[in-house]
Amino acid sequence: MSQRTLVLIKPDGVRRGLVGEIVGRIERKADWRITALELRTLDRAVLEQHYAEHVGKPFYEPLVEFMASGPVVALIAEGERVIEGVRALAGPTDPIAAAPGSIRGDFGTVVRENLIHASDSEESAEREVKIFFPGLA
Ligand code: IDP
Repeated sequence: MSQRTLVLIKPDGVRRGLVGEIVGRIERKADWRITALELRTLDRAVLEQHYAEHVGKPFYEPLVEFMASGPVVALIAEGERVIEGVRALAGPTDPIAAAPGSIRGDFGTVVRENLIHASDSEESAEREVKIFFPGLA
């Protein structure tokens, strides 16, 4: 059951020089393949699409501001159970609650600045690939 997932290394991860670390963990976990990868600064329109389900929540505006505060690395990873797999590597949303050994658990303390986004289902992955890599949708 090969899948693909959309991953963002958030601006905190890029600023802190953790791109290699995070991409390396994804590469080393399994024979998943990275099939697209790009550094880019996101604008409001893209973030509104990406975080559509959170529009109106109290954390939405600061989240968009943070996500637009510097470049992110957007990538697509493909392989067996890669959606669940990268979510497991990332750990839960709150980095303090995330177990050491996970990306958020090893490097994060702040709920908003939690280093990585990874699609949470096949439907989200396809929707998000369309947003970030329309040519590959
Ligand atoms: P996920 O990224 O772990 O799937 P979501 O619930 O989809 O989590 O939330 C999207 C992002 O919004 C989170 O990764 C985090 O950056 C931010 N976020 C979620 N909940 C809160 C909160 O309660 N306070 C501040 N930021 C939040």
